[in-house]
Amino acid sequence: RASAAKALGGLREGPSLTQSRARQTARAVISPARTAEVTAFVGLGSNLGGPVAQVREAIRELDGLPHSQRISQSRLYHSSPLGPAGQPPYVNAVAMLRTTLDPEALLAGLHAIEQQHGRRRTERWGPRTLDLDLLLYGEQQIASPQLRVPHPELHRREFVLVPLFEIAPDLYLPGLGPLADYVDAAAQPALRPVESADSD
Ligand code: ROI
Repeated sequence: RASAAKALGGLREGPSLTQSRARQTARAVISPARTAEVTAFVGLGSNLGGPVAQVREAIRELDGLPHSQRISQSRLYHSSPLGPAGQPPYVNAVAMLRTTLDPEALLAGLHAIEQQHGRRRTERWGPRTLDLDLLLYGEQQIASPQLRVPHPELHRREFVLVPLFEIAPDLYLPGLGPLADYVDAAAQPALRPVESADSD
């Protein structure tokens, strides 16, 4: 029995991080904790499995999140991969939601959508069919083991800043300052809007 438990991934040492996260996700999805309504921003990215379709579909799936309403979304952008070389180009976008889900429940809902797209969390900074990041949650600054908001890389990533600025030019980034101060107009040519006829 002991070796079977070992083979199942360290059951003798208690639940693994993955198992306890999965449990937390299930709890948050089944009976999501609620809060006062806030505006939240979600970053979308894909570079596998037909990225344009992945992102378009994920934007629609955000409408299925409970206790949440999608207010707007940016255009889709082609962007060069940041991180390890040799991976396909990305498609990125940002969506704005109004939600009464608390941040953990919202994050769990985003993870559930990623799972539907066959996301396997393997290589750090590796290619992915769909990545959904909780970028901003109202004015809140959150630093828990599961979640950091504002997203710690937000203000350094053109593929987030440019679509975010498109839909919320007056945004103030908690702890950081006006979004406009971080958007480098000169860098925008590095992102190319997806044309409506583009399919991958
Ligand atoms: N690069 C781009 N252009 N877009 C992304 O969404 C993206 N996501 C990532 C890493 C691997 C950092 N690079 C990316 O997670």
